[in-house]
Amino acid sequence: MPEVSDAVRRDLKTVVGAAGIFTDPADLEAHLVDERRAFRGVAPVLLKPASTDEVVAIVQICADAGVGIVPQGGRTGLCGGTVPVTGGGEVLVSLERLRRIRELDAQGFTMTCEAGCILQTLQHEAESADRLFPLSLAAEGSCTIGGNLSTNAGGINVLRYGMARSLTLGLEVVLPDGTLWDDLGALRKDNRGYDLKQLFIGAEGTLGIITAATMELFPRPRDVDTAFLAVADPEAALQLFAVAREVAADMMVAFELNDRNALDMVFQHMDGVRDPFPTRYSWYVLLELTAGVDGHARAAGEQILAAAFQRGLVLDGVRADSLAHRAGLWRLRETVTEAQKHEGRSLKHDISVPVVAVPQFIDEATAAVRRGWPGYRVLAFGHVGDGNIHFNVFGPPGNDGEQLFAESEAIEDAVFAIADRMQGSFSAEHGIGQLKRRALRQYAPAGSLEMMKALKRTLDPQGIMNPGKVV
Ligand code: FAD
Ligand code: 2HG
Ligand code: ZN
Repeated sequence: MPEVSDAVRRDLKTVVGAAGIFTDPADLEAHLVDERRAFRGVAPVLLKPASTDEVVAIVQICADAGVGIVPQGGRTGLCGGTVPVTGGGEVLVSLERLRRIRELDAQGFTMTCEAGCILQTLQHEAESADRLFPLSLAAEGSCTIGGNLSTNAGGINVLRYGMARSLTLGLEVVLPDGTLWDDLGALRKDNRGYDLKQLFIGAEGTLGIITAATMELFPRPRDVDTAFLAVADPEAALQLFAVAREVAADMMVAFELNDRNALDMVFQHMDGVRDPFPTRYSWYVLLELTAGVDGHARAAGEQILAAAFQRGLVLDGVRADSLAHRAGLWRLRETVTEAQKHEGRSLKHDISVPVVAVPQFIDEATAAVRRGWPGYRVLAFGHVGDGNIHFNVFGPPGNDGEQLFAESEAIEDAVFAIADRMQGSFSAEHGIGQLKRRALRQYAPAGSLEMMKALKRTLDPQGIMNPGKVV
């Protein structure tokens, strides 16, 4: 990538004005590292365009000069996708000023919003129109819808509502040559050839910049039942999942798993949390049901728990009796990522396997780590109802992470090979970024990488969109 010349900087400044361009290292600092502080890069310029037109003009200037572009949303991504890699040949483009909700159509159950809208803001806007925007993840107070779409984020409600992709009705994208592609629209059905918007969802900014999206809204639930349950092991959790699914069907929105190590880290590092049980258990499930009719979710919850206790699948349990109680139970699951940060450095493996294979995966992967790296600690938690396990590895207590990082490829290989043997994925919801390119080369289905590269060459022949990421 060529250096960003003074002439290019001048042209960019003309587009965004003084309020939209930053070159002071202090302003750039937070934009040059990732959430986990695993990657750091350099870039001479940070741009904060205020409109789609400005994004178009920026991309045109960069395309003419062959300068790289790194799109940034809330910078909560876990694979280093927002950190530049070329040593100075890229400009950072933060979408944070594109924060307008262009339309909320309560009757049509859609919302058209700009890429920089914070996910939580969108949830609240939907709620104030008596609608539900169901995408939900622990980073929702900082991540943006543009980032959510670019990573095809999953989170805690995928079971019922699908990933970001399935909530998307239309997109507005600035292509790598600076063309604006406007496919915003509220159509549920549209078979006019290839569904091109899917290319940009999960592309992590390598095929264009998403500037706006039309998202689907849902009726707001009238009844919620949340239970935190202790189970003997992942096999019991899986059996409980089957019972819950049979009884609750589509009322089940979340079925999350925590192991005791994850919970211990939460108790050690987070405030405002307490163990709901007097006894220590090894595994926990957070089950949430919602219904459109008052009382339905709670009735189903009671039925599930009665059946589960009768079959010995649940060892102990509490059900939320207030909104505050519910929030407290969710905190036990949702603060696991933050608690891990306080604990120290770790290796994150974002695995999915067929749901029925989850217990076997956890058993085999845990055994492989214990065998190969005695004393290393394992955390297994996540969206077990979707077959998505976050299988994270820490060094022994007090380990500063250097040794762990030196072992990362060998540990990854051990864990990913087990998932691969189970027809699983080494990246369920976090993407590839720069962290998992090696794994993509190794574990993508035959022919996939070639097809991805062909698409990249076609849409971005100069390779200026988020260089060094994904392919
Ligand atoms: P960023 O991190 O800013 O960007 C992510 C990628 O998308 C980068 O490659 C970037 O270049 C690109 N990008 C950003 N905006 C655009 C745009 N407008 N156009 C084109 N490319 C763009 N993820 C899950 O899937 N499920 C979870 O449950 C989950 N929980 C999390 C919990 C915590 C505490 C944290 C810190 C992270 C979690 N994540 C989770 C990961 C992360 O929050 C998601 O990947 C999120 O979707 C990223 O959004 P963002 O706005 O922060 O994107
Ligand atoms: C979650 O489900 C996130 O909480 C983050 O996807 C997982 O910390 C992790 O590894
Ligand atoms: Zn997750």
